Amino acid sequence: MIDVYSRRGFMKAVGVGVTALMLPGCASIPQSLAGKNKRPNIVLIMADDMGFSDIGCYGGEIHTPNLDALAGGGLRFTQFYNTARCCPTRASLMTGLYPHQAGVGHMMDDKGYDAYRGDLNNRCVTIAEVLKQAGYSTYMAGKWHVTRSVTPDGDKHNWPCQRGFDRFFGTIHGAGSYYDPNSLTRDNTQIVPDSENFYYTNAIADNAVTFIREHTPENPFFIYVAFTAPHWPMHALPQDIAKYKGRYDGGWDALRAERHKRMIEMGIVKSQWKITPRDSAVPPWSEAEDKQWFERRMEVYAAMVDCLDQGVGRIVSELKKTGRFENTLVFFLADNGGCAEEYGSNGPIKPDPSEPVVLQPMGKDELQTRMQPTVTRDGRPVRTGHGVMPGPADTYIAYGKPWANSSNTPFRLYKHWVHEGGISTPLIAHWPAQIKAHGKLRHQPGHLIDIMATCVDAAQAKYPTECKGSAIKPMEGKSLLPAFDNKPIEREAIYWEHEGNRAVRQGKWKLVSRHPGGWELYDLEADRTELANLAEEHPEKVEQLKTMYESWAARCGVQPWPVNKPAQNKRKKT
Ligand SMILES: [Ca+2]
Repeated sequence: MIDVYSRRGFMKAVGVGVTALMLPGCASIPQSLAGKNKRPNIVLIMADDMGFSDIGCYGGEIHTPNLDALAGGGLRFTQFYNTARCCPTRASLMTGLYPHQAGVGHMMDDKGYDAYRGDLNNRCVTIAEVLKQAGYSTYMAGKWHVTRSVTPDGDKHNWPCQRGFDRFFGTIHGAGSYYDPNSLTRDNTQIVPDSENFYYTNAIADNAVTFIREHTPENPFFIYVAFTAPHWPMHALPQDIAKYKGRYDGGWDALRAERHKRMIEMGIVKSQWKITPRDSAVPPWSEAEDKQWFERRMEVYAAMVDCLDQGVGRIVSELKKTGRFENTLVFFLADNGGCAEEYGSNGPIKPDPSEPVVLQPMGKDELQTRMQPTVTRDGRPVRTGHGVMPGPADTYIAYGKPWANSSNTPFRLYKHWVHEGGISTPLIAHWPAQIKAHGKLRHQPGHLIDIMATCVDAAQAKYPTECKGSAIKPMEGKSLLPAFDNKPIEREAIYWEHEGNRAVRQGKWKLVSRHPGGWELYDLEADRTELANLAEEHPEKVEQLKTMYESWAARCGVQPWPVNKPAQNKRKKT
């Protein structure tokens, strides 16, 4: 979009008093930007598959002093929402639209409808594209996951550097080994890990720090730091795991109770909201077998979040070192709730440890192409199955449903569902120059779509109506800047659809369904843990919200689940 203008050239143009600079493709730069030095840097940090109550400042026991410090110097939103899953969240976060509107109504496959192409479309713009037009430098470190094209030499038109980012280090695909991630990429070139000590969470943080350090101070920057932690596989460094040894020997029932107590004390949840019962598929801790194995899975999970927090600390430290901390807006959130998938953890251990396996080490420059490698770079088999002790590179399992149930304390369900356990995320906002309240909570409901609107507002940017000849859909979200001052956010409603799970929230009311079940109605002011279904008592409210949902779904191109490809209109997969 702005490629023909170097950043330096652009700033010079603004500096000589151009009243409105029309850039090829997108929006014009308003005169008000000339000489502006108060526009903040924006650092948008996201965790992957992390529950509502995992970090310290939301009631968790995991050691997250750096996130807690951001919360202590800024704000915590208690009713902020994502879209319940990796791809749709990233599409929504980046574009300020609902995921279907951006072409990512599901995951990275083309289902034959424009709302389900598995690729960002040309009717949306990314935050990076918008802020770049406003004179920002734009960087990204971490997981992209909004294109179906992930191969080294495939179509790259939807990779970060083609969607507004000046510099990129990270992964195009959505999951992989932390020691050897598939689709690891610098700018537009796929690469191999640069050292034997490579660990992806650290690499993401280190590259983010480098981008900030090397940024020249003449204009503000936007950086999107999309950690993959603590998404499966449970991979963490020995020194981080050691910190949590024995911490979970009290089990998941005790963990849920202690977290819930702290959340009430902090004001994150109301005492009148009863904690949901333990998931019916999860045994009481006292009856659990293989306790050491279960404990280890949660120890590694905690270590992954701990390491992420250390990375946040290094990013904050670099902002302070370069004198930018005061006027930088930092956001932290998660892309979906705790994940109950038992990836790799069922069945016997494979390959069988009692049978020798001879494998070749990978070549020095050989790219990792597997989400789940079969072999470590140095030639050891990668094992899955019940009893595998996670952490190192030769393992590949998830932390599982019992701990996900704890991660989402006190809510119901998980990643994938749009009950509160699937879609509730912490949102920390820190910006000393603008946010004067320290350590306060904000209870205004908000959604990922609001981040674009907030960035546009804070950066005094102009959201385009047209880009590269295509009409751009209007932003769906609302700026959070009024909420920073504790004013209400005016909006009609917030909507969700993911794999047939549907919801709409208007004020205190939430209408929600779990595919293929019917509608449930909850009063979230009285019952945010969704235990008392009021659908039969308030049929008129059900009808009103259902009509609103159906109107939204039609407007956004939502299809009935499962989405079947139309007979015509098929496209080739890339
Ligand atoms: Ca995720």
